[in-house]
Amino acid sequence: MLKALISALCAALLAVSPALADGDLVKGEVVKIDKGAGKVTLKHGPIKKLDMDAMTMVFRVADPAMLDKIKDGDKVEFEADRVNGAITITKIGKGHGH
Ligand SMILES: [Cu+2]
Repeated sequence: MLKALISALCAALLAVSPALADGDLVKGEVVKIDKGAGKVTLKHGPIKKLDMDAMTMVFRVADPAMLDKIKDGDKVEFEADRVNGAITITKIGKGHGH
């Protein structure tokens, strides 16, 4: 019961976040999800703030629960940052198709 309530709250929060700052969002496509390891492989476009060109690579995610709303082959938009030296996804959601 409590768990269901927390899930509902998280879903509500996540539903709001994609509308925020569009500036640092990077477009990508999900190649493979490894929820157990808290990692996701993405084919991504250029990430200006990390000085990275388009490529396919593995990212850590800040919270494995972020992987619940995406699946292999999804077009996504995400934000990545360096956290303790590892490039980490801090925000991810379905793309808007633009
Ligand atoms: Cu990369």
